[in-house]
Amino acid sequence: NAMLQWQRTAFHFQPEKNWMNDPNGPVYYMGWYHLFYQYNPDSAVWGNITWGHAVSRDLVHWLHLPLAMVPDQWYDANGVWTGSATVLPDGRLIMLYTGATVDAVQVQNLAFPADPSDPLLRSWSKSDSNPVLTPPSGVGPADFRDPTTAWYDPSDDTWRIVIGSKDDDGHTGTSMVFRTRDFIRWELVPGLLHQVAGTGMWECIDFYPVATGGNAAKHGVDTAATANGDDGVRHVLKASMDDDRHDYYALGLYDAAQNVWVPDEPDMDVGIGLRYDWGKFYASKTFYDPVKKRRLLWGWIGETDSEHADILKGWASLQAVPRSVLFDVKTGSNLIQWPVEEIESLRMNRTDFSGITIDTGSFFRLNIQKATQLDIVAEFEIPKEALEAVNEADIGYNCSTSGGAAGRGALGPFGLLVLADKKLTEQTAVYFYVSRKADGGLKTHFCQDEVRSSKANDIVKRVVGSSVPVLDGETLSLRILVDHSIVESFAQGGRSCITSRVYPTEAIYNAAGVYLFNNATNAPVTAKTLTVWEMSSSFNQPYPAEA
Ligand code: DQQ
Repeated sequence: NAMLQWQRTAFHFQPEKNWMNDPNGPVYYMGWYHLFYQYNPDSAVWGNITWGHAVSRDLVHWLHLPLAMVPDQWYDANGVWTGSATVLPDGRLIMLYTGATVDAVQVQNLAFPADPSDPLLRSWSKSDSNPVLTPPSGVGPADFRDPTTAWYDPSDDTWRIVIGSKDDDGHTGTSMVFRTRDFIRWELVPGLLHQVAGTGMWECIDFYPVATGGNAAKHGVDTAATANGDDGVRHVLKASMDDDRHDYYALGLYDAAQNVWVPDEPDMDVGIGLRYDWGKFYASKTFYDPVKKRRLLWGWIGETDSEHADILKGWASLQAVPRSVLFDVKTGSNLIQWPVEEIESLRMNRTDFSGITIDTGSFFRLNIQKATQLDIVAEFEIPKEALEAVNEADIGYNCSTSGGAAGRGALGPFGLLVLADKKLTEQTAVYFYVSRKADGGLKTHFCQDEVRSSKANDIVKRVVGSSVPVLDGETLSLRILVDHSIVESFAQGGRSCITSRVYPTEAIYNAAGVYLFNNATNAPVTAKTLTVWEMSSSFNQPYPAEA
């Protein structure tokens, strides 16, 4: 449907057509980054799940390859579901994935490259030993899925993985560890790695080390090299909560000998504390990139329009721009996520708007030619007098329930309006709201308001976000990637992230604009720095077939 063609993106990964969901088995192999993904080759809604496949040299420009795996065995007849890659020390590549069997039982299967000398990994063999893991006793046949990347445990010379589930009553999310020497014969490691009451089924678990001290903290840590608490290494446990469809993580300590992971802060446990992203972002997965020694995160960004609209346009879902993930050494309590540096190669037509002050209750249109593909970097400052003059305790401020971008408080909201038309009838607001806590300190909220993002009415529109740590001496900083129907925002260098799908009807093509706005009543706000780049397209295309 040509009417909806403008919703397709220019620098986000998406298949040429049809339905996509979770990223699968991301890995670097013989010079190429590989991305597999849950894919329905037949329609724009979930079903007939296969593994789509694409490769890239730089994580920006992608070549679409033929399907990697299809449901052609009894043990995956109902779908080749989510899985992860493991690179062994000798360079061999192992793929583990969940199959939904003919009887809809969730089992784990092993696959490997049919021709390991093909850098594009176009052909895959499924093991004759499949399935290699079936639901252990006490685990529901439909509650056992999404194996992680394996790590090596030198204490017993085994490779270990985590698989998510839920307990009998269905309310407690759980994670189990299995070990193997050959990836064929597996054994449950007694006990549970971790569980959290009230969180329901844990899908797509991710479990990986992050370095927390000194120079090491500037780099990612290979999953395979996981050591117990060495060099201040902590472990991130992430679960995708089927109940509320968000990716939650927590930092903690992994004790391999006891087979347990313990969160640093019990009240910030998995599922009740931090999220990778406060908007639309699910079923994510990290991998270690040996080239740049970094850990990269892929996340599925679904649609928030109707299924009917997806069928009309013939496609559904994007992947977020891959993000590098590091421990935040400054706060010590969260991760930092940041779009891969390679995406900056698409920047062009830089405009500097630094130094603009926006008075209380006003807005300012930025003169940008083509505002549908942008990378925006901004830093805001509130005059010190304004901060000090405000003494009411705005303790209850909440992005989702406190009136969004149109509400007015002493020190917020202020920020940017993107994908906005000239009359501001359509706009997506990315903003800060500073409140004072009962103890006198300040609390900063980072929010994204989708409520006026589209005049269409078959769309989920919300205000999303959370509070974000701001340390002494820091300005309020923001980065926004705009790409036609997606807005991905990062506050304080990536401490907090928000992704929205938006479907403007007016603010498209040349009618889309960008504004600074300030709805605070007590503070003029200055964009101390503000740089806007137009973004080029990555022009992903099919890998040329061989003659
Ligand atoms: N998607 C897959 C499952 C996974 C879910 C099926 C998460 O393996 O649990 O398409 O979105």
